[in-house]
Amino acid sequence: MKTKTCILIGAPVDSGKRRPGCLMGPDAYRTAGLARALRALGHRVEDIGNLAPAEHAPDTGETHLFAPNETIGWTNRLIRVAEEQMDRGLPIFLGGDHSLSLGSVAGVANHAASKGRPQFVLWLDAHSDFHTPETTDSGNLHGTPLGYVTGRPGFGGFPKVENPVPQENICIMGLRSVDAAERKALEGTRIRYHDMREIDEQGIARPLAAFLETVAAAGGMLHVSLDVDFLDPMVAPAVGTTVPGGATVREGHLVMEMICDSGLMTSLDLVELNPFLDERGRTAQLMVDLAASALGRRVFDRPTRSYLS
Ligand code: 6HN
Ligand code: MN
Ligand code: MN
Ligand code: MN
Repeated sequence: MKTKTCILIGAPVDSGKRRPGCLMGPDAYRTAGLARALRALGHRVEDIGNLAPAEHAPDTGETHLFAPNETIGWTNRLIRVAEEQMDRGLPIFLGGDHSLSLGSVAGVANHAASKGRPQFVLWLDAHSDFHTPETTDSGNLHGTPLGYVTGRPGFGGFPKVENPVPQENICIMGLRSVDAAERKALEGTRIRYHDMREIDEQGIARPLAAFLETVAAAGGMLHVSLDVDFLDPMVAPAVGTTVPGGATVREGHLVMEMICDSGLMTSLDLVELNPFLDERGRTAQLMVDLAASALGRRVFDRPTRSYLS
């Protein structure tokens, strides 16, 4: 694949849910050799270190939300950093929990708009993360990023989403835990979503190929958000929100290899890794291997197959 400048952005966001530990994620990816793996593929790699949230009001615990102000601080910081780094290369956001994507996605969408290009998002997750602060039962804001970036109401105090991602530009894959309020909201949208039953029945390649074709036809930028819990907890135990019945190692790699073949990915989140829950680093290692597949690691070069005919 074409040589890229990969920019590693440590985002030790831990405010998106109550169980701590995702703040250790960026260093776990470094320890598992992410930079080394990408350099071995011929890419330039720059690690800009770990970010901190922008200044924010203290969290007082007075609402049903967990740490909203800290998450607002992170969102402000990440929007700016995403906008800046998109001009320099392919940002890889090393989470951190999934609330980091309120900022990463809103920021890359601003960049795309500044270039006059449509932003697309591929969301690989057991969950739909389509809550708003008003619909969440848990109060955990890592369940809200797709609600935020699509411009759903109820995000008072958060920065205004300047360029909401159009619903039809979003594809969610891997679903097997969707809250009632999310399902109700999702069913009225043009978001494409594929649950594990559909993936079991049809395979993962066809719906992914169809989405990638849409992105290519539109000349879009593609943000990929990979939540550890997209994968089955048997192979990826280091996550607080395990749901059985997830993607296999091969399904994960196939998705990443097809993304690579498409040449469309312009930014990537690696989120929800909680190294405190890992077993001898195996989840961190798998996430690094999947990122490498998305950026060109392969066994043999082969012509791209068409899954659509
Ligand atoms: N994630 N729907 C649940 C909640 O608490 O709102 C789980 C959210 C999981 C968040 O996948 O990043
Ligand atoms: Mn998620
Ligand atoms: Mn820009
Ligand atoms: Mn999830």
